[in-house]
Amino acid sequence: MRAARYFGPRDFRLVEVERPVPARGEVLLRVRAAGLCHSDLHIIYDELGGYPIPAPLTLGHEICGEAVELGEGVSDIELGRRYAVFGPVGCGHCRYCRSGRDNLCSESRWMGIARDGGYAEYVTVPAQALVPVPERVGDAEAAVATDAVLTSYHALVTVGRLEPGQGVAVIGVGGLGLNAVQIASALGAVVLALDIDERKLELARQHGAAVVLDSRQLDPQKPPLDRPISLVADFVGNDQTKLLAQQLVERGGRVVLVGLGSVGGPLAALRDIAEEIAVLGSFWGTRLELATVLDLIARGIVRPRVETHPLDEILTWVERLRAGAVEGRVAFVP
Ligand code: FEH
Ligand code: ZN
Ligand code: ZN
Repeated sequence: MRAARYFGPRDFRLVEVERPVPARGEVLLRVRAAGLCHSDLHIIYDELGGYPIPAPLTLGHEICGEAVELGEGVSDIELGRRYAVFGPVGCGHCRYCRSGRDNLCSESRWMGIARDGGYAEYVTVPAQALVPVPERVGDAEAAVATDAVLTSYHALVTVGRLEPGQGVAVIGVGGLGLNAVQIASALGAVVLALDIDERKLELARQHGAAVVLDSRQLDPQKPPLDRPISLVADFVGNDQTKLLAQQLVERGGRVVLVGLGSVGGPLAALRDIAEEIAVLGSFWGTRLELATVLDLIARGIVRPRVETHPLDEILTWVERLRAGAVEGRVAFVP
């Protein structure tokens, strides 16, 4: 079968591999769509600060597929049905998994990052990773729900504790940030969308942002919202945006870091301390939240912007995403 595989830094190619066989407790999915994430670029271009990625590895951690074969011991999965794959699937028995924080499970083998992912015709996944896709949710929407929507939802709602009527700044309105704008707006928050790309800013306005602004024209001392900014969600995560986030947020507010733009870099400690700014990391989301975001999509409350392309074009789209030329999300169909 065709698969897009990582063989080491800057060595990512389409190859022929054996179709995988589901082990005990696993399901074989025929991949219907697999979304392209900036984190894939950080893997390919070795920008994760030395985080170990096993090679060779089929990438792709945003997956929707159809169950075609059940491994031994799997009974609650319906052949022929479509499923979204919860990428950071947990062990189910550690204190994190038992307390509903399976995204923090220390035994998880993240799909497409620690085990073969969805940039292929078929993929095997643990049965407990599968969440049924509602009828009204398309394949590509379900794929991007597993990361681009789930990660945004988790950052704003669970980590950010965003409340109706609060002011929120979303830094970076690409694949994740645009979903964050929609989710925050649907929650009744007032959204300031910041980016350096005017087309992305226009999309943010169309998707519910109250104010959109080129972040290079922003005076952090005079944020253009009619209320304090209680939460800043940084979907870029480079040194400049981390600093901007801490300048923008109100005293006692929350900064949620999601983007992996630079995995090192300084944080402005004085404000954090003197003004009790909570700077929080946010990672992916939980399996329970994935069911919630699929429902938000099924009800039309969140409309992920996603375009599909053949898997064979993945190398072209990796370059286009790296050049900032992708609006919303791209998903591949094998
Ligand atoms: C992937 C790999 C490592 C860290 C974070 C991620 C996110 O893209 C998952 O949503
Ligand atoms: Zn991702
Ligand atoms: Zn666990």
